[in-house]
Amino acid sequence: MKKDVNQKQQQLEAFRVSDKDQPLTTNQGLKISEDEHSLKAGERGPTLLEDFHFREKMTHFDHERIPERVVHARGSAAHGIFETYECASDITRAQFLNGKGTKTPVFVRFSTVAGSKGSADTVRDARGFATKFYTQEGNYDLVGNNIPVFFIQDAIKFPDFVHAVKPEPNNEIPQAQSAHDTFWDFIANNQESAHMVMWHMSDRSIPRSYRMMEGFGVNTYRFVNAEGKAHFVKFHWKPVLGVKSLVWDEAQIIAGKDPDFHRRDLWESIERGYFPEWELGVQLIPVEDEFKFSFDILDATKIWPEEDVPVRILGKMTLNKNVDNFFAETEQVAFHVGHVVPGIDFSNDPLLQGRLFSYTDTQLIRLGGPNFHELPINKPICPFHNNQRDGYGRQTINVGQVSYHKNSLANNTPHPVSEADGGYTHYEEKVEGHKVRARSESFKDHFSQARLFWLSMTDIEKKHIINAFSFELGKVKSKAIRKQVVDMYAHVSYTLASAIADHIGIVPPKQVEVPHIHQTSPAVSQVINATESVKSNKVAVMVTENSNENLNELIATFLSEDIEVELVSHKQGIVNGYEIHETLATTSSVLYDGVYVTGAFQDSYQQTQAEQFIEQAYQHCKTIGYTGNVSFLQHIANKNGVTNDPQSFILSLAKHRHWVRECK
Ligand code: HDD
Repeated sequence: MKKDVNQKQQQLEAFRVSDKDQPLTTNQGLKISEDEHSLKAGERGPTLLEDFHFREKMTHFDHERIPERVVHARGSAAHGIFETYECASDITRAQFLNGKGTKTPVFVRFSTVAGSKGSADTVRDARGFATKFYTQEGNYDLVGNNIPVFFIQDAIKFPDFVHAVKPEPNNEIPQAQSAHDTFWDFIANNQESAHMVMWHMSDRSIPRSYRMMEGFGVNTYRFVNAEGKAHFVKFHWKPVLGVKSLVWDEAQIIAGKDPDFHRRDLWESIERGYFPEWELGVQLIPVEDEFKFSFDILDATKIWPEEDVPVRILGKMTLNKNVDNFFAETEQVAFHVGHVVPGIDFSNDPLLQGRLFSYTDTQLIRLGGPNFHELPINKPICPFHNNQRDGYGRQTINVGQVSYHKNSLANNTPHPVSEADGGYTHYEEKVEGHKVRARSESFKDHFSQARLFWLSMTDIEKKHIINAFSFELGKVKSKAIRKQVVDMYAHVSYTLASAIADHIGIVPPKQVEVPHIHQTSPAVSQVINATESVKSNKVAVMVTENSNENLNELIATFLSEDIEVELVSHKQGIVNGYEIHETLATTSSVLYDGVYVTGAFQDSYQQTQAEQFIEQAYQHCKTIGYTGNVSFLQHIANKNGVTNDPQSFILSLAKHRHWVRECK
């Protein structure tokens, strides 16, 4: 597959260095004749301070870690391109969204939120979805999540929320989990979180792949066109492969079997040429309609139901290149919601307003000073000039004697430019008010949309939500907190709250009078909007000593549908004429979307292992196919999603999961 060479890639090329076939040198370029022994006074004597090579090597090593991100520490990223489907100049003057077929290089970093840099990928958590567009007008960062709402309404509560969800401070337990007392204590005492927690307890927080999750800007921004006409805007990324999730039991097993599951999936799919794709969409509300909704459109704990405010699709993003160096790119990339271009502006959403401070501030400690914009991954592809100077690690050599504005010596340059010439101007919103620490009354309904979400779920999604709450609260030691949360969710749904109460040994909540609204938003249901697709699905084909002879044909059939095949057997090497990729010990059913069985093992221990593998796939509602002598599958042979020919296997696989197996 042809690799993309865009302007950002050309820029990065200047920084790429291959050390292969090169002599070993110090950082000063001095060739090194020996690299295994420090310089000593005698073979058995002490090491000499004079040993500059040892000191340089050791000092660099001692300093090679930087602080991990305070949130979103665990992440994976890739390069790509965004291309518009249509010209959006009617709504924004942002050049990268104007014109049809306009292409812009992008860099996207996906992440979990709570876990440390080395934590597992498949934990229950929101996922970060941060995109840097390298536009001709400067970098534009869309820093979003895979869940469209947030836990809190005002940024001043962010440190409290993060302290509550992170490992508890006395013993640093648990890692990358929300299933602990301080998280749920925060939820019970900060009920604005009710809606986000519904999403967090849904399958959205255990995605099958970064490639199969939606992205949302979450906050309300503002689009302004060349005539100055403004709309409030919410951003959406819609994955071409559809939204797919893991099963909770499976997610937990993967965390041990392959903690890099999502990182590996992203990396491998790009290496194989299955480039992940998302469509960018926007919901728009004309500024004059700000107060026409039953909720406050500046409240980040609210969605704008897509049925009321449709999503207009603007273009498509394709990720087509992995990073060359994780640290230089994925770790050093610095996003900021304040990196905007003309035509994109902010709203007064109090969460967004606080974010506007936090992102640059955090980079200063994380990346060690104010020059992080010079790091290759962060550098704009358009020219940038100003009077900022110096600081740790400064690379630019600004020539000339002038570093101030206004001046005569440099003809008053660099000079500000007018809006007509591309200068950024802020939307001239009229604001007035008293200085108050307060929240608007319009932000005080915390339950209507949590209920809307619940009512929009299918039965199986509701079941998963009840199970997730029961798991999480089941891990909470304080019964008082468990009770508080159950009582809180009685305001969302009595059915939900009493089912949780029953599972966690808490007295059922009192029935709360809730408004009789029956509004739903089918757009939020994964099941209702399921996309059937097998492209880049991964299937384990189980090969035994006497597997049927048409294995080549079977594999070719799967490959022709872009299904990735791994041959699994009791050992590596050649089995029955086929080169085996993984063994029953090195892999696990949880790492596949489906299993195809082609025979039974002669050895009874191996056969038991194989049956456990298949049983687990069955429990996780995956498609199972079989041919040949597999009488041991008789007990499931007629069940939903169990098939005995490759074509119906493919059709079943496209459904991803067969939830009926979970129903009584
Ligand atoms: Fe944030 C990182 C997304 C609220 C403060 N945030 C960070 C990242 C993502 C988000 C995806 C990782 C970026 C990367 O990959 O480098 N954050 C969100 C979303 C929010 C949100 C969707 C709700 C709408 N964040 C939020 C608030 C604050 C922060 C309210 C503080 C006022 N976020 C940060 C941060 C981080 C960060 C501390 C940590 C690392 C970084 O910025 O670069 O500044």
